[in-house]
Amino acid sequence: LLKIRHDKKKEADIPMRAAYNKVQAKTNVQTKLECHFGVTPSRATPEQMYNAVAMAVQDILSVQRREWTEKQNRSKGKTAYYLCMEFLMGRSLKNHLFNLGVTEVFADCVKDFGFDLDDLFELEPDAGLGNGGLGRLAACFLDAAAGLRYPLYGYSIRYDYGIFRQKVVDGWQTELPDFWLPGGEVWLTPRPDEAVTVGFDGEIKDEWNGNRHSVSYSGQHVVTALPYDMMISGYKSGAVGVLRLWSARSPSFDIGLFNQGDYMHAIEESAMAEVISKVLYPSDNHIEGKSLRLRQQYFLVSASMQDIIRKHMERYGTLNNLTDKVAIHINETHPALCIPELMRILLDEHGYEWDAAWSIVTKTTAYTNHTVMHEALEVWPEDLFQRMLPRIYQIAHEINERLCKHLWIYYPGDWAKIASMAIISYGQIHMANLCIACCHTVNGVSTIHSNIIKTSLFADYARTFPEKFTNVTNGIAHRRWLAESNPQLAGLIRELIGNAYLTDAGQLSKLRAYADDPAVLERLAKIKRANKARMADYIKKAEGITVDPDSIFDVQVKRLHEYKRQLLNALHILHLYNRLKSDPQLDIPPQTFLFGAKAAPGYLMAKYIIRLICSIAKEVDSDPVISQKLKIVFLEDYRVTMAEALMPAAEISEQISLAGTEASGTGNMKLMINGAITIGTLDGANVEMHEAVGDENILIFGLHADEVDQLHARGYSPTAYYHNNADLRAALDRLNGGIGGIRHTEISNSLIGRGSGQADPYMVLADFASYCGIHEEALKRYADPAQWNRMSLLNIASAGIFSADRALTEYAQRIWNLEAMD
Ligand code: B1N
Repeated sequence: LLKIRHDKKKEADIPMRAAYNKVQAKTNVQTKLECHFGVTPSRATPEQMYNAVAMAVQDILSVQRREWTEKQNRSKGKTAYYLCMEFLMGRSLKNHLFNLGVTEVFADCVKDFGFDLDDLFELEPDAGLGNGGLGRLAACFLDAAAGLRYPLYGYSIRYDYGIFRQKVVDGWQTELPDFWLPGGEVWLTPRPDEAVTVGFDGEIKDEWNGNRHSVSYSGQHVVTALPYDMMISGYKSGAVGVLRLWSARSPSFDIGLFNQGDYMHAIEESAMAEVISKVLYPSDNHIEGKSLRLRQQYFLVSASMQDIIRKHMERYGTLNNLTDKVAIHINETHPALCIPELMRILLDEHGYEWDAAWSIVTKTTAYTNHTVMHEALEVWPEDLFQRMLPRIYQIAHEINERLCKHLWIYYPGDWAKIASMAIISYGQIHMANLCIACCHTVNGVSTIHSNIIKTSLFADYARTFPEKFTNVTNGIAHRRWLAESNPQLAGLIRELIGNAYLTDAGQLSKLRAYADDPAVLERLAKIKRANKARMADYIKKAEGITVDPDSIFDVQVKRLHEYKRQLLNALHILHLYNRLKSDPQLDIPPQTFLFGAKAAPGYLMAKYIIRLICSIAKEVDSDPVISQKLKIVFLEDYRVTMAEALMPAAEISEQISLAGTEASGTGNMKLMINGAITIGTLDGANVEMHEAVGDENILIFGLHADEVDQLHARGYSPTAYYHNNADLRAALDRLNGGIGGIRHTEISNSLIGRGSGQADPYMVLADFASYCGIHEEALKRYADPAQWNRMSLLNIASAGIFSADRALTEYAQRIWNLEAMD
């Protein structure tokens, strides 16, 4: 078992906490208002007040940051660098105040100025620099690292536009740009002194010859990478981490072109450079294969590796000890080019021979896989890659040659196997193979997922290098997702078991002692009811829709993807609708089904599914009888901030992906720790949640992963289910018959195979009966509040192992060999 550091004395170590009081806060905020906006507090707009408070907080963090950096530099210890194309940070202000322990101080401060702190929080846009779970996980890890005093830096891109804002017009998703910088930039500190340049395209003048190399380029396009630092506060730790975000700039106008009168060309060049960091690619679990995306990836990786190497050289003056002092983490294959980029720097800029360089790179890098979906496994066309990144291509090619020679020893003559393990084969560059061949460690993100990687997705590699493979189950920032989002629940927990769980989430298990305490269960239920009422207000304000806080809140929030099976949820709702149609007296409690999900803009079927959900909502609303029992709400623009309001209000958590498809899930953990009961398949981290909370306290249904494999092998035919199950047939027939005035034939065709491709690829029909059964079970349990509240409490009590503190500690100890600082 891991021992997670949490040092009580640290709390007292932060001089600021003791000293920072309301008077100081007021003085500092006032100064910010006067110097930056030329207003006194009484004349400040809410936006100006938000910015002034944010700046005052930044000042606190900056001081801590400098001390923390100096301490790190003195220590000569190891540093970890987490490279990721996405960090879904959400808001910062509330989180910083909580971590610094100054929420009250600032609430009083702004109150004296006539403002409400909670209102100011609402003015901050989400930093939505990510798509979903992958990016949010990265954000949770930064929080954990700072709280645990691990020296860790995040690296990503400062996208001008984050994940699009979703508007649903007549059931159809449309996308609006998310220009977050006006309110978000206050958290970013530009560091032009540490800008670097990144080269693309052009030709390499000198040929590669064995171990000798002197490389020069012609016709390269050079882009400046300008770093912006976002500080990451640690909960009562005194540590301040940094997320460094690179923004692409044109190095300077090409004065040559300018003077030749080619003004337009000069402007064009600069626009071409800056487009690199313009926008986040909005697809989750899917590759876009666009050349601009490859440019983004190399831009991130080259700038970050140059930065890491510069810092290391400043500290140690040599790269010979890089392996001992630096851990580089490749989060999903998106930053995999850091491998050939580090090789390039070692070979071309520091004169290393190949073998020495390779030895350093392989001992320094580790890779996390986050998906088994084939459409998400990154490959790049070899010719595009070679044109855009000629030197990186040469190096990748050489890595591949040597890899294949090596594999030949294991599998002499087995060309097919070697080709499948190669980095370059059949005109494509395989990014996962690059990572696995090079990295010392490869991990999946839940037990079942890590097993699938080993036995199926990367089976050949796992047989060849079994020692590389391991698991680190995901975790969440439990302070953000429990203590900050659900203050009432946090209050009850503090009363019962104290606040030690904040730095040691495992202590939540002490709540088990209250599982049969009626007074505690009663209070838990009251808190849930209050959170539901608050969520109902939010829905009223945001969507203009009235929901009944006394109905069951059943929640499915996550990206829209067929494998996540929002469709299964929708079909079950249609089934309930049918039952109520044929028996309006049917005795079931009122239920509110809440959906939140963004579809990738080009993912047509996902958009059809959103439209289906909206049309069911409309149909149900128009029925005066059924609308007494059912309410369906599609929440527009689901994002981190909405999740923070929603998790505390949820009673049923829908985690219903086809077994073997969801790598882990993290929303499942956020809902669990807020006391929702999971209806789930044995997929991803649900498996471990099931183990942690026990069979009686989670509602498991559906095919198991091995049964899914067997069914696929036998040949899955959804029509058999259609013919054999009258309820299913009735629900599916509704799709064609029209709901809310729309015939959903695209969806029914995709399920029962009147289109092209495999019908019902995620076996919605196969799991339908089992899913309906588990919903009936859920209603039965809900009818007994004492039993339900007991389950809820036990879920909270069992959620401690899903803390990001635990996950990050595992990475540090088992993968990076990284020590926390004193
Ligand atoms: O990563 C999360 C997991 O909890 C989820 O199960 C998993 O689906 C998610 C390409 C992805 N895997 N792969 C992606 C995102 C963006 C992109 O362009 C792939 N996201 C996940 C954290 O481990």
